[in-house]
Amino acid sequence: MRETLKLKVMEEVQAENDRQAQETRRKFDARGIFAINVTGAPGAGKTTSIISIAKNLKDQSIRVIEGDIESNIDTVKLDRLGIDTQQINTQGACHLDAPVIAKAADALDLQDGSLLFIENVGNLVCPAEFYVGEHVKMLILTATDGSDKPYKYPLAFEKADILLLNKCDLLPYVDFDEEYFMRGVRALNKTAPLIKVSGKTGEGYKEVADWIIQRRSPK
Ligand SMILES: Nc1nc2c(ncn2[C@@H]2O[C@H](COP(=O)(O)OP(=O)(O)OP(=O)(O)O)[C@@H](O)[C@H]2O)c(=O)[nH]1
Ligand SMILES: [Mg+2]
Repeated sequence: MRETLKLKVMEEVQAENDRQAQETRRKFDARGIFAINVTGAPGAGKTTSIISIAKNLKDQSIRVIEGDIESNIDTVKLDRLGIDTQQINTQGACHLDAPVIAKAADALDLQDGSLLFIENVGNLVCPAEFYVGEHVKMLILTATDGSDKPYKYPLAFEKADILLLNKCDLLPYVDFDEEYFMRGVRALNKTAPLIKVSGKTGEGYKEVADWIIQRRSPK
């Protein structure tokens, strides 16, 4: 009985989240705003990747919603580069949800046509479960975290529209089995592109930026 009640409450929470996310998405669409939900483990290179992509999209109006449990370190970094950012501190929550994103989007000076990056809380589990109104989910993996991640965190891989394998400059120094990794990725997700990148050298981000532009306005 107790289990049934718990499940019902969770379903209601998800339903309310999705209702709010759809409303946010309608607002984004009405204003030509394209939103990318950036997910990945702590330290995977989410902030570094947003910065590297922005460098390849200088003609775009870019805004960031920055999700962290505590601190404004990433927001300070982005603001210093002239990227307008709204910080969210979740105070312990392991993901961003739709009501939080709706509020943060209202607080940001979003121009019509902006490209909006939503840096989720560093976590390979919960962010995959919550739709916040984004157009695409970007999942960032690293060469340093090991090649078994698709096998251990399948939902994040299933839900991704694009995957970045970051820290590729370190591939010569770590035991990363690319063949095993790719087999795991493709068993879960047959279509999303996987692009090898390095936040240190900038490799690969032009291709990521081109994918975003194409996905936003298919030609
Ligand atoms: N060598 C190397 N270091 C990288 C690369 N990308 C990011 N880093 C470093 O990895 C660390 C984490 O990068 P961030 O971009 O802050 O990662 P994040 O995912 O935003 O981290 P959280 O917001 O804390 O979850 C920093 O010290 C970066 O300089 C890369 O491609 N190669
Ligand atoms: Mg970050």
